[in-house]
Amino acid sequence: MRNILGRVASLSATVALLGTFASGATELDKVMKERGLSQADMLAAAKTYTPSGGRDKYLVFSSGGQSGQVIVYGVPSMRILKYIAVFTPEPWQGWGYDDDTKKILAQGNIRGKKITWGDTHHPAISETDGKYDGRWLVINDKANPRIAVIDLEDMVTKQIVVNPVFKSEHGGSFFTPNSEYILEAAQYGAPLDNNYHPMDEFAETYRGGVTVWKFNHKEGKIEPEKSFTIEMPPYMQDLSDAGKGASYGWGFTNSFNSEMYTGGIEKGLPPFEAGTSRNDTDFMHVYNWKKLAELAKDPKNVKIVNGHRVIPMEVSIKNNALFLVPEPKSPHGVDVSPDGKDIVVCGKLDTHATVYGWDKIKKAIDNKDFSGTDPFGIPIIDLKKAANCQAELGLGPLHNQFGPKWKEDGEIYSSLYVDSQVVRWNYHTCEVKDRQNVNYNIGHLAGMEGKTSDPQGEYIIALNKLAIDRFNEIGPLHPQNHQLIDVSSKKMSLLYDMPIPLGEPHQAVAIRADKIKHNVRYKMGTNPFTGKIHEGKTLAGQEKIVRKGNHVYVYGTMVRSHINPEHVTVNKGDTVTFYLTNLERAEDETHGFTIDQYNVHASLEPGKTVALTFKADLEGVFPYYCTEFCSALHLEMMGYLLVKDPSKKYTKAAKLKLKKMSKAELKAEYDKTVATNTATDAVIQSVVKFLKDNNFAKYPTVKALVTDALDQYGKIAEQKKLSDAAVKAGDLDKAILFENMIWQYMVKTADVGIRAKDLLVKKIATPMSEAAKRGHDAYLEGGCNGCHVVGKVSSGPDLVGVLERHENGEKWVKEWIMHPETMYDNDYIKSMTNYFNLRMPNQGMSEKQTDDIIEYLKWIDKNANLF
Ligand code: CUK
Ligand code: CUA
Repeated sequence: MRNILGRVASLSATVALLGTFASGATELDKVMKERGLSQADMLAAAKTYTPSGGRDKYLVFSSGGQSGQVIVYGVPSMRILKYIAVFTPEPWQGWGYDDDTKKILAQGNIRGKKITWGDTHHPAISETDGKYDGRWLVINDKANPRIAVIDLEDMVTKQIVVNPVFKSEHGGSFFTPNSEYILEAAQYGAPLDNNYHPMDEFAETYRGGVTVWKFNHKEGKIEPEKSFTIEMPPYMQDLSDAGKGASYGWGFTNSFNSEMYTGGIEKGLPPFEAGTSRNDTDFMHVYNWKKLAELAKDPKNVKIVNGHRVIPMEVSIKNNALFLVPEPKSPHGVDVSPDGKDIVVCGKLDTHATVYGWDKIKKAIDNKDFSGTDPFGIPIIDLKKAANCQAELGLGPLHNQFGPKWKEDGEIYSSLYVDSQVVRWNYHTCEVKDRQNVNYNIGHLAGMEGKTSDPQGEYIIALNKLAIDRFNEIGPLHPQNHQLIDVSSKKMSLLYDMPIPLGEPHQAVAIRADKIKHNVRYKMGTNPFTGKIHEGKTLAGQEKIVRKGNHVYVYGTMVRSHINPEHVTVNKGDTVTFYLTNLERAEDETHGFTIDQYNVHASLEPGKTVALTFKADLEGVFPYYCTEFCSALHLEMMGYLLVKDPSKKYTKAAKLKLKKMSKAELKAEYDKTVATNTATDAVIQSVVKFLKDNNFAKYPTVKALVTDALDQYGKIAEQKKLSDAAVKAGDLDKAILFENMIWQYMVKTADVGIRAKDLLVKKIATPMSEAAKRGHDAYLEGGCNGCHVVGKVSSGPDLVGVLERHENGEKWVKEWIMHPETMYDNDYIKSMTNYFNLRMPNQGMSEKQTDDIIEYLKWIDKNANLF
């Protein structure tokens, strides 16, 4: 539906531009009327529609909320491209079903407990100079305080790190401007150790804090032994951001329970929500992570909790590295401006956003100008002395994103949860500029690189919590709604609604797609989770089954369309490890692997090696197979695991007497198979000649396909030898099977070869005019290709040269298409009708369509050598 809409929309845009309704307009009007679309709808469609094969300018990485995963989609098309498996098993990717991904998931075990879900909130892309560098993505798990590192080259999770002292966390993950560290703030105050402490010792023994994770930017690894935690009061720390530019070296973290209220609704006490919103202000924590990282190196400055370094509050205070600034009413988002000079904080229960000047905060720190200290002795900076201005935004402001005109116009966008709006305002003057309604109850909003030092603008995505009436009804659980908003002009406009049916996507980050380096295939035998060559790497010819005691190791390979080995027999009770390598080099030739009933599954992208270990505790026969439809013979990509009980005696089944083929029958089948192969080979050779004649090697994508095709073709010689040997030995039965294998390789060669040829034709053919393109469409819609094959005589004559075969060719063909019945008596037509035993019918083509088809025929003649 969207496809049609989009195509119509781009037409509409052209029509509007030309100010004429001469072409395509009637069709367009009809569709608009039928579907009830307005001009504004058509324009919105034109702005988002991405034709088949097209690319998006931006990639968005959205948290997958309670799914524990990350969602990747493109902007402006809003097409979902991938779910990256992170904290939760994901069968399609084998995530949690093969040995290596199980190991990554096990890194996320907490105190020995296996955790199979996560509540992802805040993704962050690694930065260089405060700008996205497109290398790594990190995301936090609020429920089970953890952070995962995802490699953006293959978009696979490589590491999960558990926070050793927090019991929940929210204000993670935020990179420092050169990805030196990742900030992760706690949420619900809790003891840092793992012991029991009664609630009435909340102020004494419960704590909050920020963990400063050392990040190895080159390797993409968090280094726990070089990381530390800044102890903070149990104020329920919330979102955070790292300073940059002017405020480089500092971190900022909100909180919402400076009351240190501890609830107790069941005891008749007011609930948490009442107690935690009692004060008019809570605290923003301002801390010098750079200085604290130096201090943490001296053991005198840290205490060790659960094997992890914690800097006590007194140490931070004594070293002028921790301060508090009041912020109005249950603050939520804190966002540092692109130059690091301003810090914008939204109060959930306030109608304002407050803009703090870093110079003012810094001045107060330098002059020791404090209004007092909190109960823990942390200096408090006066709100009035730190704030530049407050903007009256509306109800429930939550989060902020910056726009490219941040410098001149203070361009910033904020989300209003209660009012369901995105507000554009100026953070230098605190003036509101524009409002856009959204549907409904927006949480975060995502600008294009909107929180870096180089915001790109163009779009804002509203990440709405509720969809209510926006989509078709699908039961009580509704999807979340991402809305794409065009912010490139003075008035914001809503372009597109995208349902997200996976979890609550708290935050999303968008990056220019061209910043990401993309990995098409792995180096042969790679274990993607370590980046090293896998211990189980197996190449063609190295397949084997090795028994070591009770452990059976299968070294196998997968390639279109067989798994080697195909029979594996083990004893009940054995431990079995399947090492499998996908030998493919062709892009997107992924195989999957499962053994029925053993709950193992792997995804094998080209070049990848995986390991699957399980105990063969069920006796019986278990087919295994490839789970991706990888070629025409995908269903045949299979084998058997046979598990026998060594303590049992098996009696042999009586042999059935199957009818055997006679010698003559065998010979006939053999000859037929060889003849088919010879004919198929001729087709392959013609394709190869075409490719060579047209310099395929000049085009890298074509060349890659040809390399893959020839790779398949190269395997034929070996099979031919085996076939000939079988003939010699008088075993025609076997020879036929080898000849069939040859045919399989030929089909695979032809499959890829023809794909290469099509691609090459597209690259070297002269471009079609608009009229020719329309003509091609009419040709296909009219079903002309049912009888005519371009470049070949089939059920009808070849169309190459049809315009030249006849005197006044264009006129002749036009007449023939539009009024064939008037020419049936023509001698030439009669002879053709006789020959093909078919008569061309009147397809009801209009004059316009016929003219277009003639343009298409001209294009065919111009490229006659390509058919
Ligand atoms: S939080 Cu969800 S809307 Cu976890 Cu960033 Cu504000
Ligand atoms: Cu490999 Cu299906």
